[in-house]
Amino acid sequence: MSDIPTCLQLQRDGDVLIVTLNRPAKRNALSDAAILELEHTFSQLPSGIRAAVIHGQGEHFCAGLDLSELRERDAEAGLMHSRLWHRAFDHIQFGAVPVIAALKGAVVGGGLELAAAAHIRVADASTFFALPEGMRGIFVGGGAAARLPRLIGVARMTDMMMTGRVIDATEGERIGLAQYAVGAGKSLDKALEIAHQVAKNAPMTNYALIHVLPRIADASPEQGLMMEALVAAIAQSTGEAKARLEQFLNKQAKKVGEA
Ligand code: 1HE
Repeated sequence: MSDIPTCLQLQRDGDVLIVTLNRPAKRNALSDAAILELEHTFSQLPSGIRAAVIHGQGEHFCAGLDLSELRERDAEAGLMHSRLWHRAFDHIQFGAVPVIAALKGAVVGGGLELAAAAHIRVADASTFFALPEGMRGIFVGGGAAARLPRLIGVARMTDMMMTGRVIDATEGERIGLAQYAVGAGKSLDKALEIAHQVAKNAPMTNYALIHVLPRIADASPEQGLMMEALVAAIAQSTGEAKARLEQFLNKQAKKVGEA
């Protein structure tokens, strides 16, 4: 693609954008430059992109914050740094398209925070999850405190940070860190398969899943049900929904479970 950043590689596969973390020698540790590139990429997706896959070059997804950049930071710079991560990862979670993370090897610290901002996570058998911030004497700053308890609960996140416990792919899938567990070396293929599938969804359905469902989950039940009714009404009024329902009624649509 024309605008080639330095920490990321971008590649198009039809209407799917493949975003590769490209610092394998540093286990794809996230420098400030990498975070700015993520923010830029997900806030200005090329036209025609309908889903994205994030993965890492080499053996690991991401070793988290680039610790070599942490030493000199004072409190004010630390606050701004954390807010930069929040902004960048919000563009992933609340951006224009579904994002699938293909995980392998280390998914630790800020790497897990990045993965948690994706909508679907696929972990291969080599994947291990950890929050070493506790060991390093720091705290999460890339959104984990808000996102991870929603995936695995406060108790599990507390345990991961207090003890430095490492969680393997099987357990990670069981407790909700990933929705899919696949064989070693297979997470990118599976993530691409999922991305191409979800790219075919009605845009309004994907929009509602990305932007409305998490807000309903955070709302009171009464407010959530009202938001649900409004979005249901909007979605079913689109031409796309009408066409899909027509296909089903004319027996031209796939049945549930049909390949
Ligand atoms: C790094 C980083 C990094 C590797 N920042 N340089 N994250 C961590 O505490 C995880 C730290 N990393 C590790 O525990 C290990 O590197 C791994 C388990 C991920 C991989 O081990 P391995 O044996 O494959 O690689 P390595 O030999 O440890 O590392 C290879 C190089 O990458 C080496 O540099 P080199 O110049 O000596 O070759 C490492 O120093 C470098 N490297 N990880 C900088 N993270 C918004 S707040 C978020 C807070 C956090 O994310 S804290 C958690 C940080």
